[in-house]
Amino acid sequence: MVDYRVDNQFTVLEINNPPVNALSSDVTIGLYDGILKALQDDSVQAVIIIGKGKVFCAGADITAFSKSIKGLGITDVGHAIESSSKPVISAVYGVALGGGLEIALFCHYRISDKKAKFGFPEVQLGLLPGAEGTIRLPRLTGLPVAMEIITSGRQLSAQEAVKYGIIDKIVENDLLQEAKTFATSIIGKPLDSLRLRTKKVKNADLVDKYYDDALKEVKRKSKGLIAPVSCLKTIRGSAKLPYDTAAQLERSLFTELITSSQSAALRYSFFAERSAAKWRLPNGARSANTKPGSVVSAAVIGAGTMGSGIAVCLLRAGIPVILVEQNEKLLKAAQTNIDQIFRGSVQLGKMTLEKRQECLRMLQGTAQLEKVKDVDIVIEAIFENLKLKQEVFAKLDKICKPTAFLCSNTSTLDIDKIASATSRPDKVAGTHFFAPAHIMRLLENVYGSKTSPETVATVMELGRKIGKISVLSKTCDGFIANRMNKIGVEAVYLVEEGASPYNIDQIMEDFGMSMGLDVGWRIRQEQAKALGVNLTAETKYLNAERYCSLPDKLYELGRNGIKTGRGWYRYDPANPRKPIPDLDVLDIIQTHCQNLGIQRREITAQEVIERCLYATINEGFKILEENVAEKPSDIDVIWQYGFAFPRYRGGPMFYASQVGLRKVFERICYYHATFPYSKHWLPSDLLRKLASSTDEIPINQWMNNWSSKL
Ligand code: TC6
Repeated sequence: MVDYRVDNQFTVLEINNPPVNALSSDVTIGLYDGILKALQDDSVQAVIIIGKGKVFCAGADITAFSKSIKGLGITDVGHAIESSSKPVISAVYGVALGGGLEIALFCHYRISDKKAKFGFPEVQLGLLPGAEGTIRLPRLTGLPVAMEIITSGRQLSAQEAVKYGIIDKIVENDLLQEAKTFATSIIGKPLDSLRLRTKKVKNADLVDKYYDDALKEVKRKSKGLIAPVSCLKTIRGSAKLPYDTAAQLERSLFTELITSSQSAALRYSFFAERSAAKWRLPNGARSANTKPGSVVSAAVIGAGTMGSGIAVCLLRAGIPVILVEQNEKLLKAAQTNIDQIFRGSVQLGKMTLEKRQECLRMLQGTAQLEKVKDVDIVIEAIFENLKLKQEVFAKLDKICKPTAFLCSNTSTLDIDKIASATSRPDKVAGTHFFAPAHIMRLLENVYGSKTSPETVATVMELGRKIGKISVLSKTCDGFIANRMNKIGVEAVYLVEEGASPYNIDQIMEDFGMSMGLDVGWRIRQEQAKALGVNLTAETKYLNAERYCSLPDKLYELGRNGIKTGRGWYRYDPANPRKPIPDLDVLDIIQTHCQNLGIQRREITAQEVIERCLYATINEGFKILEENVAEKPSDIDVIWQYGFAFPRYRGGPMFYASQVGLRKVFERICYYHATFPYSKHWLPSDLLRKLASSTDEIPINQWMNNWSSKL
């Protein structure tokens, strides 16, 4: 885990723990033993710590946090390094993050490659840099900079790290060779002033002011999170307390955080996101053994808002795009829109002028579908209508080369039905982007019964290439995302039953979700059309299901949301982002309920949360039962990236695991008995099975239990 080599007058300690040299207990033992051995070797004048492979060290082993860790900690190694009578130099390539940066800060010197990155990402895992990072960084950078770096968790470039005094030097050539040259230049120099524990924190007397300012910022940016506040408390301790007392405070706050539900959810989210890329199909094909097809050119059919956004994603990733629209006028509008997006990125410093020009050069607009004949992949983004899509796919099938993949940006329609219009259903998949497509990071890829593993691998890889988090769904009505979302449905029922829409929004916001009630008129009209019913009448039922016609009423009254200045709220044109509660809406609700004879009642915050989330969770379990999602963490990734579910709660499925499946199941049964006309309350069989277990089954074992039943 740590290779020990003596090279002339140097000991080289090379961390060798692929893939990211995380500080497992073997690594900490290796470093500790290596330092002691180097101290005993008279031929050794200096020690160089370096990482093998692509990175120096990505910090503590996150997988080990849920187990009880015994043995040497990072601080034990750090203290051995710091007190060493021989200089210790860390040579950083790739990243030095978290505990990795802490190890570097215990060293007397730090040098790095020019592309190296540094940071304390612990806060993103609901933690603080608990190996004295919060006490040592302020001694180098000063308090305000340390507060910003630690509470944001962001990665710093090597240039920034030199500016703040975090590293001593950036080197140009072979890192180890440069480290030896550097070490030769400092051998024999006194080490005392280089031991950070001996340094004073600059402007320590101003710490309360810095703390107050940083706290305001943290509360604004990371509402509901406890870790950033704990980080600030320990940094304040670094300025106010003697070193060892500050270290004690840091340890005790770290212990509090590591056992918190927020950290558990954030660590789960870290791995959930990575595991979404590791897919497996019911036929056994897996990401690990399936090669994606090559995609070096693409076409997007339909240049509306979605099509344009998708084109932007592809162009940014260096994939030339043929954009197809019905006529020149629409094409021109789309090209202007796309250029506006690029201009915005340039203005924000996220794109260079040259890159913008390159992207525009790679974009070709046309009104002739035949032009797409040579592209590797087509993404259709036209109106959400099955017949229309089938027509387009039938034409594409004839025009495109036989190896081309044909994808649809549909958000709900059956991929099998779309694929049936072609002679290559194995090459057809759904690529469901979320609006705005150039901003939202989620890509829900959908496979049908005939989609080949190669096609799945291709769309998953394409997602990675264009910077999306891709999650795989089996085809069904609404796929994972839209099928599962029952929040809007339950919210309007709650309004009918007695809750104010503003209270519901507030309760959900306090929970960490700011979705806002939606009128959703167009979708509802489409659904009604499919059922052959008219939505204008006030009604409690539709097609033997409970139905709330309030949103239809609001729509008929011209209350279509921000664009009409009114919806559930009023909107001031000068500040449309700040909705204003509207008494007229409360009157409309009253009249609606009187007309339908609905007795309104008091509704608690607990009921709002349960009704909105448990209905959604129940559907999530059905999605798992039917193998629409392969694992619960895929569902949670969709909720975090598609619906802004608070990451510190993990996602609806993880939330259910924290509440306890038995309790969730009991409440779902209660609501099913209370609302028999809402079929989404019919309890899931998988949930029933898991809830009947005497022990709570961990979320990563839910599917093992279910597969055994199949
Ligand atoms: C800490 O240090 C606290 C200290 C105080 C203690 C008292 N541990 O992201 P990638 C895995 S807290 C274990 O796909 P990239 C990852 O799951 C820690 N595993 O690659 C994946 O596994 P898979 C503070 C880790 O090149 C594989 O490595 N540090 C760890 O896009 C590759 O990862 C952090 O929070 C880890 N620490 O990005 C750093 N890190 O292949 C977190 C990664 O089985 N890590 N893995 O799926 C990162 O930010 C990024 O992984 C990266 C590499 C920038 C290091």
